[in-house]
Amino acid sequence: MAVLAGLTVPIGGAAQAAPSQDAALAKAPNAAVRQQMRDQLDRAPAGKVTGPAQITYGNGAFVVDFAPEVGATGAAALAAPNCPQYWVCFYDLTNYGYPRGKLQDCGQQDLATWGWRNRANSAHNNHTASSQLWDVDAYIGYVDLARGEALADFGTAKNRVDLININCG
Ligand SMILES: [Ca+2]
Repeated sequence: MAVLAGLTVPIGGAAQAAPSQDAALAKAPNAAVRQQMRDQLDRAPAGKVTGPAQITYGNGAFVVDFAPEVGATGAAALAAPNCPQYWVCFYDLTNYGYPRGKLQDCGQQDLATWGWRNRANSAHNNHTASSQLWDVDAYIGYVDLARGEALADFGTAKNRVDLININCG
């Protein structure tokens, strides 16, 4: 019986990761952002909370930034393209509304990896290369962004794009 009881120790130990993420989430700027962060981790659990309003995947391959300030509806009061240099950013809402996902690796990538398929509504390409985002479900949406270009509203591609290519050549 003592041996069997001992076997439960490593199983219980494996569950310790969740409380540490909860501690990080407690630093979120407000309840709305905290919920958005929980939703992101539910969709793509491999993320790590790397700031009060940030979740990072794959040692920085993909980063989600959440609004430091949001209104009662959870909508961010942001209306300008604000992607950092050398990144391609896409936003959950039109007019560059957070949450904002950003990538910098070259080549084709599937937004499903981070729970971002059928979701982006605006984008800002501040990479040194052009980028394309498109829908694989019905080929309704296609967004082509030149270097430095921003698009405040995806139009027919809203909530449809699944893949991105950062065309470094
Ligand atoms: Ca799609």
